[in-house]
Amino acid sequence: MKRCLFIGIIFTLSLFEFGCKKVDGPAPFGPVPTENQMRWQEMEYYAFIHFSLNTYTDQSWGYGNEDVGLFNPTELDARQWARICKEAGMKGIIVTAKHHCGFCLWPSKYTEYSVKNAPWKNGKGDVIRELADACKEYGLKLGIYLSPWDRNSADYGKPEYITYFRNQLTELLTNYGDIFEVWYDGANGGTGWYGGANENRKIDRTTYYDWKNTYKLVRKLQPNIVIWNDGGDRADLRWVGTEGGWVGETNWSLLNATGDVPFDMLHYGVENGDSWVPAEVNTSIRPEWFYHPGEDSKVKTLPQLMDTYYNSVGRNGTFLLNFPIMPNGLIHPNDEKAALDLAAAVKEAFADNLAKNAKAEASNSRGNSQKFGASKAIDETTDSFWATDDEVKTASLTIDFGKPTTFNRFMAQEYIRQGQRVKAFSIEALVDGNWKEIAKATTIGYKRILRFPTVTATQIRFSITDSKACPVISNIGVYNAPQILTAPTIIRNQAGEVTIIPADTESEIYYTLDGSEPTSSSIKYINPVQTGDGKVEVKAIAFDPASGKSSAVTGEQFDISRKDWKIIGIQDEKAYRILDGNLSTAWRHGNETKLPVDLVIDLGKELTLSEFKYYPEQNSWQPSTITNYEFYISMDGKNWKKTSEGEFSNIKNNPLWQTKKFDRVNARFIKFRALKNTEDNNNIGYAEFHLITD
Ligand code: FUL
Repeated sequence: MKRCLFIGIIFTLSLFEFGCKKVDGPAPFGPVPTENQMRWQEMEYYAFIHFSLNTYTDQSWGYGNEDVGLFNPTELDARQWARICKEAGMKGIIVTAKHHCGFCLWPSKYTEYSVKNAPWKNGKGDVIRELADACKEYGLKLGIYLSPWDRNSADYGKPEYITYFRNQLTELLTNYGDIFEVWYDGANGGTGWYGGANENRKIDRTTYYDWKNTYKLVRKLQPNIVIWNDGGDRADLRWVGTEGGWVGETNWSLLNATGDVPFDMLHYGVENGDSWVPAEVNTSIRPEWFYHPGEDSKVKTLPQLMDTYYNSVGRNGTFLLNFPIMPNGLIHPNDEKAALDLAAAVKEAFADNLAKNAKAEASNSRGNSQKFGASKAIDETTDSFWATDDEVKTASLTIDFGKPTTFNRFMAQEYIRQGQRVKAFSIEALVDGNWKEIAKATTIGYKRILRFPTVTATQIRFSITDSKACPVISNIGVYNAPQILTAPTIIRNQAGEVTIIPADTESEIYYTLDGSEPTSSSIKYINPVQTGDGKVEVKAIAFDPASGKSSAVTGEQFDISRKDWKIIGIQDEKAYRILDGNLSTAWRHGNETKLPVDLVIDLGKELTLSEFKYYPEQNSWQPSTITNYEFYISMDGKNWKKTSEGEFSNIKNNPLWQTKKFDRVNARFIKFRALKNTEDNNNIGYAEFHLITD
């Protein structure tokens, strides 16, 4: 009897073993992320803080000689920054400990150009300490931006500066607890104060900083850190080649360890790259990085921020959103509202995963095993996955909702610990018994979110149509995100006529001309509106009659009309695109033109001027962006007086409106002289040129 029982047990055990034969998971394919990169990728969304002496001088880049006495943020409250970031769903904050001007937000032992000589807290303050404490309190991680370029340091350009830079880095990475990311901005403009030398210093970015040894130091001091560098020297993370808030739709988390990295590689990564260097999308909540009071009404709208979310987190990147700090030391309420509105909209869009309780079936599952079956992709965890047999590189997974279900978003995640694999996929929906393709895309990576017009279907099919190796999918989500109306664009042409351009064809447009907030009871926009010759403020909304929802308000303040202005010395009629109010039309001097080149305008009558504004042509293939200028005025078009000269500091990475104020002056003619462009060639173009009059 005993013997029988024994044989029975052996038999059952071997059957069990036979039925559940051990199926191995897929082996890693190509480069894979480190644990530090994994932790960082899972943060998804975190903040940038730009705060320095620029905050007090209305500049983008300080020259290095700005007075330390200006730094007096009397209401500084790093807990306000941390609270807002936390409530906005962010996981950390990276702060400009030192920007290009060299001013340090912490009392560095190695320079006098820091908070220790500022009036703020009688020189006893330390912004980094206050922020580190606030981050701890709010459960956020802290990151450090330390500009390698230092326009204050007398040693910049010499070997001594590298020691100085590393000493500062050591202070920051030793005294403020755990640092999750360090940021080395690649800007090296050349000119600076440099301890009074006031000169142009050029360094060789490939050798001067000796990054290899700096990275070693960083990793020794903070073993869990990730290092950002803008492409020159490969680190843990890469810049995406734009500050506009997007990474390529195709986005490989790979680059090659050596060789040049042109902009398109930064946008898209390198399919067969030999190193894991994932993308971080950095952009500001306003047009500029530092605070400028003139941008209080230019805070990005919800649809703009939502687009950035989809174009970063939704495209296998992380999202680094900047808050400029005001001179009083706080985040502006408009910026706070925009960030909280975004958080609410993201939460709402992804609140209900319609795939969660559905039935999932795959065309192939590894070794036919449940362990790697379709259900693992809809269990909402990232540590289990659906994978196919090694030789299977195309496969589909069908989700059956069991009833007609309405949706407009699809989310997929690869289990990237085993490498990034998928090259192409499509989404189909079963509508009234017929399969219909609703979206098609390329890479997935850590996370990919697709947006498409709302559809009602009983099933959805996710087909991987091309993959480097067997697909390994950790998560799939299907959602029905509410519609968000995009605010319209307002332009005023040379003759003073205002055109309001809606972002979609269904919504109605309402506007005001008296500065009041528009509602659906304001004037309905049908055709362009003649607003005369004077200054005018136009505000407009898009309104959806079906839902009763309105977009955010677009507001534009236009100066006097430019109907009498004449461009002198340029025969091409198309040059008037510079004055047509439309940011997407531009004019450029011919290639044969040698710098400097002038844009001369006859204003038709004498005007009192106090500011000019230049908007560069948006042509990233053949840039024509001016970086250095002179601005002259004249009464007769013959005798000229220079009233302003300088640089458009960050225009290469952020090619938006450039505003230059000068002392009020009367003029009939102006001359805007281009001295240099971003590429060091002769291409000079303009999308718009405006003047501010009294
Ligand atoms: C750029 C800098 O030059 C800007 O001022 C800003 O700090 C941005 C994040 O990086 O390259």
